[in-house]
Amino acid sequence: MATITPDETDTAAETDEQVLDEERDAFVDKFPTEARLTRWTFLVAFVALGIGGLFGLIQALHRTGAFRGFVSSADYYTILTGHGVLLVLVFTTFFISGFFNWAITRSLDRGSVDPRVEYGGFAMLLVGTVLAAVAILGGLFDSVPLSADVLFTFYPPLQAHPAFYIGAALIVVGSWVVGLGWFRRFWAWRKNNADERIPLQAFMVLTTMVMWYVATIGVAIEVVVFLIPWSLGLIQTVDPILARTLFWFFGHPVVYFWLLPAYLAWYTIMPKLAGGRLFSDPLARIVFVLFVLLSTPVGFHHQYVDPGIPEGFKFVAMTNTMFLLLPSLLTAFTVVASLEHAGRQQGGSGRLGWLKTLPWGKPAFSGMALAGLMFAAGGFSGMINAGMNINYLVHNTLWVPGHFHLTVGTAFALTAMAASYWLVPQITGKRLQLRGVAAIQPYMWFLGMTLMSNAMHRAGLIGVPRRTAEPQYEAFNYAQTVGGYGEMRIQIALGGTLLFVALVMFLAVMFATILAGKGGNLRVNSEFPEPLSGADDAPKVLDNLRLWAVFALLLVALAYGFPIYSMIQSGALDPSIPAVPVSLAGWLPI
Ligand code: HEM
Ligand SMILES: [Cu+2]
Repeated sequence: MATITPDETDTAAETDEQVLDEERDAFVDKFPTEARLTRWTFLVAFVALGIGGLFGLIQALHRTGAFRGFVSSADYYTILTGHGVLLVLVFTTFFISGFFNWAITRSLDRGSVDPRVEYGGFAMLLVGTVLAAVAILGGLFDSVPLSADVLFTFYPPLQAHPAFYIGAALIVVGSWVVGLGWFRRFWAWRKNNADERIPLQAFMVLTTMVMWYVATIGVAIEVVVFLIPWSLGLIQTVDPILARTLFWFFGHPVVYFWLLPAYLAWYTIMPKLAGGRLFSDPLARIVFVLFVLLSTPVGFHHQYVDPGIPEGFKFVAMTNTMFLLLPSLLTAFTVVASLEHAGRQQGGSGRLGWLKTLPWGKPAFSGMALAGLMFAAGGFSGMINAGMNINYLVHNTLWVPGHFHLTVGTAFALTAMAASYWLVPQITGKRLQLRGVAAIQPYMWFLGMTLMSNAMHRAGLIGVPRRTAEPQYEAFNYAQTVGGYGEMRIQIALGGTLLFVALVMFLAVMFATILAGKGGNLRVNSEFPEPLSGADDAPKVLDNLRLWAVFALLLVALAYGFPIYSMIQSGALDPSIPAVPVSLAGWLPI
């Protein structure tokens, strides 16, 4: 990496510890309506995180045999559905809604055009969550006639109560409505600022939402056209391959819907926390545009073993997936360069000596930095998943949850927690409480995840399945360099427990802060120093959101048009095909 020379005259970088004057300029004072919405979304996100995390602990102990007293092995799948849905659908969507709401307000310096839109979207998200959660948790009680043991991928022929699908649909539509509020704000801003560059954080929010609108078309069609009518008994059959294809049309780009908010934090907040500046605004814009273009036409990489999809389409999806490594490598470069600059500004020297001057004791910084580090490891195991032939080795094994606990489970979740340490004071006007607990929390998460995820990866390599309450593996013989299955199980149980402890620490800090009295000046603010290379260095075409949306749709049409057409040709929509489950019809008394 090129060495960045410290610039003695560089004084723009403010430090996080700077105590503001009597006239504090907190986000909550300037934009009370927007701050309130973000508080609400965060509150729901934290509750979902707490319950989802508890379910994670139950799973980690149950499937390793460390403790099976919480639930029966049949109810394991109810818990697992709750874990997946509450964490990757509810926690993520609510946190992102609040976080983006802050980012767009701050960077356009403008409140909502009509807050009823954003609040309306929030209400839909909330009603959807309650419906889905009640349907899932109903599965734990025999007296409640609801259940939704379909896991977060809800593949037919597994069927849930209609409330689950309606809830999921409301969550998606609610996110569209909240996003509409942000676009209206942007259009209003554009009217008065025709020639200005879109401020960076607003650019990131809007490009992520363009991608999200394109991506959610798939799941919206799946749920509204097929699953809701099917669960209500209005149609008898759903073609499993078509449903899976529509799900993964959405299911891959959704990971960027989680990741890009983390990128927003790494590009814009982290350099400031480190006492530096963003290295390059143009590179950041290019990265987000690449994600708009490439995120969606890759979903078949989740269906490498599905029959009925020609290998050629899977191969195209693999190639596109490998291209997606590019924006992530650009991000690694830009973020690390920004941090190196910051470290050298504080007097750090030597090839790696600048790392020592970074603020590792500040949980907002350390959380984001550790999340980024784990994301790098997740990127490597993701490449294994994406390789068409090597995927067969790890498909549906514990390797896969091992992988995504590094990505969504840490790159997103730990960044969200770290950002909360910094942002919650600004949206509540209260100083962060239990700072000592907060300071060690990210390290605790990192340690727990290192143990759990590493052991999950290794267990997957020897073939231990995912989504299994009681994997029976002791008697299997396999070559092992170190340890064995027993040792992996201990690491998973121990890592899961440490993760849960870290989660409780985070929630304790958050609720102590939310419940604390107002008063005193904040230690943090939302002012950002100018990037080293600013927006003026970026080609103007990057800001043409419409152009990128059109290209994204074209690529999606190319990648999905032919395969979906051929599925329909071979009878996917034909009502005379036998009812699912095909293989069991007529064989079992169901
Ligand atoms: C306390 C922390 C956590 C623990 C102990 C934990 C534990 C686990 C375990 C053991 C599994 C595998 C279950 C199986 O396949 O049988 C799992 C699956 C999963 N976890 Fe976590 N997890 C935690 C946090 C998270 C977070 C923060 C996220 C995302 C934001 C997440 C997302 C998922 C998803 C999507 C699955 C797959 C569900 C499925 O296969 O349907 N987990 N978790
Ligand atoms: Cu994917």
